[in-house]
Amino acid sequence: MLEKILHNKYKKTISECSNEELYFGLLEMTKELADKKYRTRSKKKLYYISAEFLIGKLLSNHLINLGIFDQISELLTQNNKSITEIENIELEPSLGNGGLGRLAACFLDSIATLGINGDGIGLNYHLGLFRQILNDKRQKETVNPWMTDESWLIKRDKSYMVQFKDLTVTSKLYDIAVTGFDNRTNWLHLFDIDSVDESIVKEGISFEKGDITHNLTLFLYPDDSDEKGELLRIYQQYFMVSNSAQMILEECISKGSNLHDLYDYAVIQINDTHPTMVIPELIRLLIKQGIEIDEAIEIVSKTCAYTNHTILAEALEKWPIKYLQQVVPQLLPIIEILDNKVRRKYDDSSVYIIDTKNRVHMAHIDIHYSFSVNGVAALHTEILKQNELHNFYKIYPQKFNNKTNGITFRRWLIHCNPLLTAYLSKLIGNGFKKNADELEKLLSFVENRTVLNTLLQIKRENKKSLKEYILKTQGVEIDENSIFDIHIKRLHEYKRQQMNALYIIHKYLEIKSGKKPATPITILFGAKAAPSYIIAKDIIHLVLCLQELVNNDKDVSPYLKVVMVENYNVTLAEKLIPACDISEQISLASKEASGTGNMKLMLNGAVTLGTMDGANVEIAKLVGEDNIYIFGESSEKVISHYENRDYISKEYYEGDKEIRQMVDFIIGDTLIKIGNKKNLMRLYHEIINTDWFMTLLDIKEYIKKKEEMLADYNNREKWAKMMLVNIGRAGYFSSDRTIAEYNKDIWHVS
Ligand code: Z16
Repeated sequence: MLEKILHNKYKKTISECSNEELYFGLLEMTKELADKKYRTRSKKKLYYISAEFLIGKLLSNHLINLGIFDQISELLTQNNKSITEIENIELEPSLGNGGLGRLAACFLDSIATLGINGDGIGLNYHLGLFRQILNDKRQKETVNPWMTDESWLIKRDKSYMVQFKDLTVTSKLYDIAVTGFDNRTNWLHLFDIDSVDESIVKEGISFEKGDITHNLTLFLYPDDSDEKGELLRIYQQYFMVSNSAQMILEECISKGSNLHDLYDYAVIQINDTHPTMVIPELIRLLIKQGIEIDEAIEIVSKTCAYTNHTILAEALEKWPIKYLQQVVPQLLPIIEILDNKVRRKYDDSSVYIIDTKNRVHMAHIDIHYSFSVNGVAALHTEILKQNELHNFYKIYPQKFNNKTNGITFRRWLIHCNPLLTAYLSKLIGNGFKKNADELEKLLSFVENRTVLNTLLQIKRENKKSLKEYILKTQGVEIDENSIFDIHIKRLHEYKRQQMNALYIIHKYLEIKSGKKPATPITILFGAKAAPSYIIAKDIIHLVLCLQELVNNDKDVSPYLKVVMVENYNVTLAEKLIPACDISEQISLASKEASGTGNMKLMLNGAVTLGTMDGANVEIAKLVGEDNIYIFGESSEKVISHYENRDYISKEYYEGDKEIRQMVDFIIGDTLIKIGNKKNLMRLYHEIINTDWFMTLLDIKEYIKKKEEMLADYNNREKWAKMMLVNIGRAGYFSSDRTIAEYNKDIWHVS
């Protein structure tokens, strides 16, 4: 089939084609095959609405799920071509910020893999999350285009009118096929308008925010877990949900719904608060169809379910009524009715939708007017129930449920780690590819020397590949025989990259004083900071200063190297994760709702160094305390520090000589010579005066645990056993398990 397509397109054979031609040939072939897959139209259908789908490159993913990856890769090899090089041609669609967007992408994969009739709905951002450039030890942002003339997008002949106060736009629908692993094809629907104009972007990523016709779907908002009340964001959100609502109603009617029974035809999963306006919008449309308001509210409430992804207050959207009035006045009367119903029923202002500052709490709409509210890890859901959303939990105990996150093993094992995958297949058969629990079969080999050695060898091979990649792309040489300590995630103070930076200072000083580590250590970071997040950018600056200091110091660099990779994204994650020894999961307990990188790293044989936060708690339970390194204050204790306001970072700083030495180093002569005084000073003051995420609370225990871990690394047999147990117990974190739970408890799509 490939030959035929290439002949038609280019009049060439495989071996005559360039990698680019091969990529476009494969793209065409894959789209055709995906479209041919069966898709039954069950009565009820799931709609997963999300502002972000961080899908990553798609070619290999499709080839794997269509069951032809090996065959194609073989065919290419026979013609002296390489699938890896062809993959390099593909641009990554970075249509998400981080965890939440990537989770949505993993979910689509699993929904199709489990044969569930369910589509994703989102926006067709022309420019993905900004491309990060590390220049002059600083993050710079630039545009990140991903669309090419021929691409995964299929332009549909479907459009809707979406009305804003000051303008009406006509949407255009683009679809991307979502192939299940050996199963059906679903769709990711991405809405857009024709008038968006990429040429309005000036310097970096700045553009005229008021020009909605030209910028509506131009950019993905670059904020992870923190929101700014900007009008454009409201325009985007309403555009997304108005299209969704119109499409859903149209589909349900075509299947025979009379709208009074909408919930028998559709279930809508609201991913975080970003799509919340779908609730009032659906109510509005049902009323227009002649349904009484009370019934409309009830129908919609029985159709929608909400997922919460954070307890960080700044991430829970609260839109000023004034803004909504300016953009979508048609929703306000409905939102007011929704609020009044709540006020009449409950004498507790903390559950009102509109607060005293005239802001609309989007999460409150979701909780009152959907039938399910779920958190994303066991601890997170408990905190929602007992703390953050306690007053809602008292009203609606039956709505609250937990769905611990998961990841698709097709991308995060089969594709990114072919060596490990092949070896697992040899040892335990291919069953784990369909049923992740079968990874447990690996556990019976825990005393098998050959197996343990092979796992170490595979890790070494993957580290060698990463070393070469980093040399080629970042120009830094690292040692594959060193310990790879990897810290990859968005840059946020609660994730505490600054704590790892303080560790680097500790280690640097220790080596300088003559104490050399038994095995050299390479600390790798990958992280983007929201462009407006000042302190996060200062932390990047600190890490890059340390990188320059450490790597150029002849006494230190044979034992310690620091590398912050540029533009961390899905593509880079796929290269870093298989090469990791130590997985850094060191958020302040209670703050990381779940984390999903922790799962990806564990699955690839990394050992976790982490706090009892998010899904780390469940990882710890699964692998047992001998196979994970846990440190730090508990979430209860942390929450009580916030309640009592009794964490004073200065006391930790002043009360401990070692802490003082590390923190002072940030503004010491050595670093000030390398970096920028203003940035380093600001960070220093932040740590000693505020330290909102309690770095100094856990720093000593962190260093101690990490040292313990580094020492254990030298016991290769012990380490290999830990790797094996981590891989063998990772099955629980397959998103197939997560999605099966969503379907059983919430969606009920047959
Ligand atoms: C996000 O990525 C997450 C939460 C949020 O409110 C907004 C964004 Cl953009 C993350 C959580 O921080 C992370 O712990 C979790 O694993 C992920 O969402 C998926 O649930």
